Amino acid sequence: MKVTEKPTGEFERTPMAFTDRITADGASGWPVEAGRYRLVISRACPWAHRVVLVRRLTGLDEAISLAVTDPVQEQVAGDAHWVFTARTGSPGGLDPVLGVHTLREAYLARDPGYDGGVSVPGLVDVPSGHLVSNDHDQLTLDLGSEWAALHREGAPELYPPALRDEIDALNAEIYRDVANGVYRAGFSPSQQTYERTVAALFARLDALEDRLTRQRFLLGGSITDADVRLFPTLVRFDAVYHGHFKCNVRKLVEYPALWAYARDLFQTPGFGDTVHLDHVRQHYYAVHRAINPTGVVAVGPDPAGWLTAHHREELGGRPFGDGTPPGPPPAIDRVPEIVPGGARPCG
Ligand SMILES: N[C@@H](CCC(=O)N[C@@H](CS)C(=O)NCC(=O)O)C(=O)O
Repeated sequence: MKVTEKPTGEFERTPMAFTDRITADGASGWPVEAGRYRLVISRACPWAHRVVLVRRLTGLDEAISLAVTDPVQEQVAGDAHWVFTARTGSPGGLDPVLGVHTLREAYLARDPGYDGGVSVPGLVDVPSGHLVSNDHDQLTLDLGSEWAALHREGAPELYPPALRDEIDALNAEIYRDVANGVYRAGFSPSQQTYERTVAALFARLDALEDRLTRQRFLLGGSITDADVRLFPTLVRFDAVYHGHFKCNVRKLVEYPALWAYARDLFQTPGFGDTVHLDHVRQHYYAVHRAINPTGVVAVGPDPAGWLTAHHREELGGRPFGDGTPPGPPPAIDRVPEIVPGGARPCG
């Protein structure tokens, strides 16, 4: 995501550079195939997290392998590079499957002349080493539909046809005001832009608070794509967006229904077991020097709150609809468990 600035100096995302689709019939040129593709992520990135959640909930852990980059990008010639390091499971700084040190190499393998930004998530074709897509939006939907033949038994229907229009409408509002809103607030060039963006953010959070006071999940009694897209922003809110991005009208913990809803998801197999709060804090605080010149990484808040009782079952509902929760993640994909009382300094 090469961040550009509007003439007003406002933060703006440039369109995704690689948006090829992997489809069940292979008509796109990239067929669905178990073991052929590798999903490159940072555990810090909320956009990559959305794709990780669908992969995990639908049981595509074996079919699509996961490569985790270091939360602190390597500065090369003034450019931030997502790199593989020993501390994220790449001995010698090389991804054990792709054999590369930087994600950029997969972009360049696909297009040697490419000079745009290099973002995660990136889905890479292992045989050729070529990046196929860095479009989190389409990847989230396609893993949930095009890859259905490889889904686990009991995989939830996250994007049911009957709800698609409502899900799309809600996703658009949440993307604009919340998921991307926190970035627009955090990188606001002016007081005016910041205050306008933050007002829209909290107006949207207030509306979601009201909605979730009446029902367990965003579209009713079961988890959908809309919940999958909101969770990554909520789980980063008090650890990063409240302080680092100045989204501080309220903390998530000050929203009774939203906080309980977020804990309900966190404690649901497939959600909390994909969250790496250390990587989240390290990335935002150590990399965004424009808004955190010292690079000092905040250690709080105490993550133990995520494990407290949420009582959302009192609203009824069946989180996975006719489906079932996923089993534990494969050992290679595991994240550190939350240590109550453990707002730990970065290791
Ligand atoms: N292409 C992406 C954008 C995702 C994105 O913005 N990823 C961030 C990390 S959270 C990134 O890699 N930024 C590139 C950079 O920081 O250099 C999308 O699907 O929307």
